[in-house]
Amino acid sequence: MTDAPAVYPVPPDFAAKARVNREQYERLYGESIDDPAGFWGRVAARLDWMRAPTKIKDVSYKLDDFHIRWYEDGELNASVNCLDRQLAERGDKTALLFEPDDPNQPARAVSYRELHRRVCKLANALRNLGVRKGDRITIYLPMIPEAAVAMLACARIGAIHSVVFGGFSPNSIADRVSDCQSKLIITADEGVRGGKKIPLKANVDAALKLPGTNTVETVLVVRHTGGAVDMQMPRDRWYEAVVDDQPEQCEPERMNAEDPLFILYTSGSTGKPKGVMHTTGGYLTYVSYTHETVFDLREDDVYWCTADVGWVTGHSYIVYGPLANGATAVMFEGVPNYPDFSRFWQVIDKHKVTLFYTAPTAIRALMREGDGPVKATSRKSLRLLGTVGEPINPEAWRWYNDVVGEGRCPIIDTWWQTETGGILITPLPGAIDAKPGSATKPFFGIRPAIVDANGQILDGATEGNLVLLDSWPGQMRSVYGDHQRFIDTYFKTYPGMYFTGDGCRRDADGYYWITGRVDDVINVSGHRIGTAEVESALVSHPKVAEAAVVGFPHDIKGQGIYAYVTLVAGEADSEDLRKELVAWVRKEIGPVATPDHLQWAPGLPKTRSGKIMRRILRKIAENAPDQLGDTSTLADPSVVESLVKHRRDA
Ligand code: 6R9
Repeated sequence: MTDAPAVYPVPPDFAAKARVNREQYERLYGESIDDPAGFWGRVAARLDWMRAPTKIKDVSYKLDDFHIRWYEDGELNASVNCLDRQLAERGDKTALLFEPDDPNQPARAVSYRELHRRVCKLANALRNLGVRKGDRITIYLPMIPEAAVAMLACARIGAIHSVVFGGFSPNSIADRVSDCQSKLIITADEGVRGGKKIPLKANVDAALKLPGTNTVETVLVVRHTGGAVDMQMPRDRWYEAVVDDQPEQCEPERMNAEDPLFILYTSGSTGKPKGVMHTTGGYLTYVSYTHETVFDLREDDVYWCTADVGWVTGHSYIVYGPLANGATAVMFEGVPNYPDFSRFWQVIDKHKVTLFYTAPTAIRALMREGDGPVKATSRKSLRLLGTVGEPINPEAWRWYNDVVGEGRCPIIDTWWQTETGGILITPLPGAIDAKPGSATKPFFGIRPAIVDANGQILDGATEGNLVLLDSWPGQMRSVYGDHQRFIDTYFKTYPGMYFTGDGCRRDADGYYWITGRVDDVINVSGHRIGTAEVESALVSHPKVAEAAVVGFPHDIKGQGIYAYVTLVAGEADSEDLRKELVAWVRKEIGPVATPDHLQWAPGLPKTRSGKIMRRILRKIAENAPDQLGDTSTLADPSVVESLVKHRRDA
């Protein structure tokens, strides 16, 4: 126990000016639950509609009559909302403030007018290349303004973008391209992070040699580092060359509110990553409203979210939310520790950042370096801090609050998922007192509940699995190409409810504390990795017979990846082979999935019916062999003893 406070009240001067204060939160939350259609109908008026919606909400989670529709007769275009409508008042305002990896290179401000022009030009170029409404476009770019330009250009012509994180391997690109049958890829020669080059174009070349990718007709290549790349004509085209002489105006496509805006692949507990599909009207309404309300956005804010556009946080809270609100958003190409551990705080000073949003893993890594690198900077401009991606431990929360924010800035711990589109549980900074480690209370319209293993709703202070009882406009609508998988994954475990996959505790004050995934998803530095994906990468190696992968607690990353590997009979284990297998997984999926530990397992603990008992493997990985629990169903108990004996030290 420490004597640090358990509750951090809303700073009174913040509350006095906040968009939403305590009393307004209670009132608006009540209204949003009592009359969702009335509430969300009013919220939708914040967007520019080509045809205003009259049918607001039509949702049923019932398995025999399943549908989710928001604003179904409305029409709009997302790029018009992010760009055109800002021009009158905010044409010269900075939309994106690009801060390069190398601090000695100049930052670049892109105004709303310039962004509009660039988006229109690319949108025209895409149309010229034959891209039509509903076509899928893969975007594999570094954190440069062209990433936002590419997303918005797709939105302008009704093409569905699928952004693939720059850290993913050729195999992962190929899987995603083939799943959605992309017609075109937008990439760059290379990315650069922490001074290291990432061969983006070469990765695309390798991906397009793999089966299932021959739908791709064109690859547009942004010249970013100037590094040498192979251009394979006529497939590959320089971005500049196709965009340069395009007109600066582009007629936007009229989109139905329920038309898809994008697909974003995310890991689940089984099989290959699923293409989470978001729609236009509900998604944009939700991200713009949450971005304004949760971050207490004001006209002169400089907002910085450190996520990559390859993840949902980048989609919702770098691109769509902030731009729909006419905000100034920093786009940072680099990493927190390059050239040194002061980088984040230096960027904050340089651009006078007021709202800062990052991940617990980054906070923990920076906290480990002590207060010095933080205190070397001013951070006077900051007025709010946010976190996202994984549970934040109270020590890291307090360091963020006390050292980074000097106790001046409220912290918003925002819980949400790729599937939810936007933030669902979070303190509103002027309304809800913080408790370190708790995402606190539901946003407007959100009805969280905690259920036991049988789906029984538990009341009061309790712990169990987190479900959502009703829909909100930003909810995903389908798994691309596999609607049944959407229903099976999220609505079958507890019929009539959306199951989040997260465990959760609620305290006596009604605060929610997310305890982490309860399914076979590992959250590594805020990135979701399915155990099944890593296992299938391992068993695709010719020397591997079987593999089981679990998460284990990791000081910096939150969770690490622990792999148990059984070799094919006759193969000998060795340090070289261990390294080879770790490198193999990196190559198959990407560096985010690199196993931290790989233990040889002559056998895996299985039930008599042959099911791997992961619960036991997790306990061994956690180094808690005294908590193995019931092992009576094991087919061969000696397997466990041997694994415990040869555990790899963390
Ligand atoms: C936005 C994003 C979703 C999973 C989610 C949960 C974890 C996210 C959290 C959090 C505790 C928070 N998670 N935010 N856990 N507190 N504030 O991260 O989306 O990549 O899909 O991950 O991340 O486990 O289920 P995504």
